[in-house]
Amino acid sequence: MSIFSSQLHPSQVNSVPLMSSSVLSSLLLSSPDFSTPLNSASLQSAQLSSLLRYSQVLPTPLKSSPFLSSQLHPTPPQSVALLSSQQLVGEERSGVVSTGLKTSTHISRHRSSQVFCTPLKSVPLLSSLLRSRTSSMASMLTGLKTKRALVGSPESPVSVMVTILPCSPTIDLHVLGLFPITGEWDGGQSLLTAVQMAIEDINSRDDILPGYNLNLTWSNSNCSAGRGIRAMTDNLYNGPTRIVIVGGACSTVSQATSQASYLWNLVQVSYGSSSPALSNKARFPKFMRLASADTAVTSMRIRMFKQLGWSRVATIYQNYELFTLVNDNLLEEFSKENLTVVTSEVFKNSPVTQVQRLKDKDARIIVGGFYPEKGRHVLCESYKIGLIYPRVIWILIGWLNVKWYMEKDVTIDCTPDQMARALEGAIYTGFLYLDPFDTPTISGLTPSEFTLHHWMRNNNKTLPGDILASQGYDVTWTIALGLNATMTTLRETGSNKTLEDFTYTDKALGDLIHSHMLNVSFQALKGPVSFDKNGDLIGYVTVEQIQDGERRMICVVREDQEGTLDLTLARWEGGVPPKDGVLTYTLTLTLSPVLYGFMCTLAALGLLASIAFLFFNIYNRKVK
Ligand code: ABU
Repeated sequence: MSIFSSQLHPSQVNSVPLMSSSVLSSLLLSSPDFSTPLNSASLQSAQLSSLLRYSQVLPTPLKSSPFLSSQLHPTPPQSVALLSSQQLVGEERSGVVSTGLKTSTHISRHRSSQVFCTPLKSVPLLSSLLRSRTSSMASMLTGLKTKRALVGSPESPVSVMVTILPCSPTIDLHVLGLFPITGEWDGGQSLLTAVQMAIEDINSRDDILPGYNLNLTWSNSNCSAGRGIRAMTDNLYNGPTRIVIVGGACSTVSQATSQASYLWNLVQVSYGSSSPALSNKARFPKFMRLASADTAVTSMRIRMFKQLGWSRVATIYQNYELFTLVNDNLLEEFSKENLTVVTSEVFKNSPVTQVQRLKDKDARIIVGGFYPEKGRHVLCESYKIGLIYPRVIWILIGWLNVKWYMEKDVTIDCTPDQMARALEGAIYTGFLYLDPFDTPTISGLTPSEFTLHHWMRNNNKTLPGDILASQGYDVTWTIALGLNATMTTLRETGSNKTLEDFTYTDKALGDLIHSHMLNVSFQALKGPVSFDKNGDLIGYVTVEQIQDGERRMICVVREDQEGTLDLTLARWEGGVPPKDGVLTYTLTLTLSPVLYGFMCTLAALGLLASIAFLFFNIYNRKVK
C-alpha cells in the first residue's frame, strides 16, 4: 500500500515502507558514468527490486511512469536529481553545481538542503564528489517529476523531495512574506514551513510559471502593526522588486500593511487574517485572503445557542478591531433574535475587573474574543474565581492554537491543569482548514500527505499555527496560479511586457495581476477555493468541543448554509447542556375553598370574640 494513498497520522509514519539510503546509494554507485542513461541492461535485478520497493512509497502517478513500468528509458535523460546523505543531516554542499543551473530547496527532517539539478555533462563531477563521501547517497531517477518521498530508516524517516528539473536558466520572481514568528499570536512558525513547501512544489513544476522561480524572502512581523510596517518597508526599499506580498497572519499587521502595500502597486494575499474590516475594499484595495472573516461564524453561533436552549449570553473581548467588529456583529444579531446579552466586557491590558464582572452578572455562556496571550489571562482569572465548567461554557474562535491555553507563559500563575479545567467543555466555532474527503489538490498532494510532510518538516513537532498551516500552502498556490494566468494573458495578448517587468509604479501590470489573482479557483488543501468580489474566501464553518482535554469535531456546514446543526456529538456533564443562568420559577399556590372558608370563619369569630372582650372590659372597668 502506498503511504500516499493511505490516511496516515504522522505518528504512524514509522510503520510505512521506506527507501533506505543504501538503496539510493547502490543506484548511484552501480552506474559507472552518469552520462550514460540507465536502461534495462544496466539494471541488476537487485537494483530493480530496489526501484520497485521505492515505487511502493511513491504516489500512483509515479508508479505508472515509463521508467518504472518498463525499466526502459526511451530517450536519454536531460537531467538528474542528486541527493547526498550529508545534505540530509545538514552538511552544506552548496557550490557543487556550477552556476546558472536551477536548484531547488529540498526538505529534510533536520534542516533544509538542496536538490541539485544539472545537465548530464556535469554529472561525472557530481558523482565523483559524492563518491568521495563515505556515507553519500544519491538517486538517479530519470524521466520522473518531483515527488515527495520518505527515505531513511523506519526509526528515523526523512521527508525528501526527489526532483528532475529542466536545466535551463530561470528568472526569479520575488515574493515578500510577513510571518508572526513571535508576538501575541505566533502561528507564523508553522505557516512559514507550509509556504516554503508550496514554493518548492511550485518551482519543481514545469507547467506552472515555466521559466520562473518563486523566491521567498520573509520577515517576522511579531504580530504587531508597527513591526509589520517596518518589516514591509525595509524589504520594499531594499533588495529586488517584490511582485506580491504573502501575509500577514495577524489582522493588526494585515490592516496596517495593506493600507500601504497597494501604494507600491502590490497585491497582498493573507493566509490567516480574519478581521471583518479587511473586506473593506476602500481601505484595503489590493488585499485578498484565504481566511474567512470571523463574522462568518455568527449565524452558526446563534443557531447553536438556540438549539442548546441558551438565551442569556455574555461576551468578553480584547480591544482590537478584529474582536470588536465580531462582537458588534454578534450583539446586532442577538437583538434581532431576542437573545439577552448579560454583559459585554472589553479589556485592553489586564482583564481582572472584567472577568469579575462576568461572575457578578452570573454569566454562564461566555463568548471570548482574544489572542492567546491575553486569552490565557482571562482563563486563569476565571479559574481563580470559579468560572469553570460545567457552570461556565466558553465559546471561542477556531483559529486559536490547539493547546493555546497550555503554552508556556510566565505572566500567569495558573498551572496547565487548572487552565485545562477552566476550558473543559468549551466550544470552538471556526473554519475548515483541511478537506475532510482528502481530495488530491492541484499539487498532487492530498491533505493527509501534506499533514504528514509538514509535520516531519517541522521535526515532528507541533507548532503554533499548525491548525491553519494548510492555508499557507494554499495561499502560495493562489499566488502562483494568479501569476501564471497573468503570464499567459501577457503572452496571448502579444504584450511586450513580462512578469519580470513588474515595477512598483506599473499600475496596469499591477491591476492585471490583481484581477487574475481574484479569478483563481482550484482544488486546495482546504477544498475547492475561489474568491468573492472582496477577495474573501467562501468556505466551511465548524463546531468543535473540548472533551477530556482534547479538541473534537462536532459538525461542519457551509458558511452560507441555513438549518439545524447536528450537535449530537457534543458531550455534557449529566447528559444535558448546562443552563445559561439561575433558573427562576413562579409558583402560584392556591387553598381549597372549604379550607379558605373555614379559616375565614375562624378568623371572623376570633375577631368578634376580641371585640366582645374589649367591650366587656370597658363596661366592667370600674368593677373591683
Ligand atoms: N487567523 C489567526 C490570526 C487572526 C487574526 O489576527 O486575524
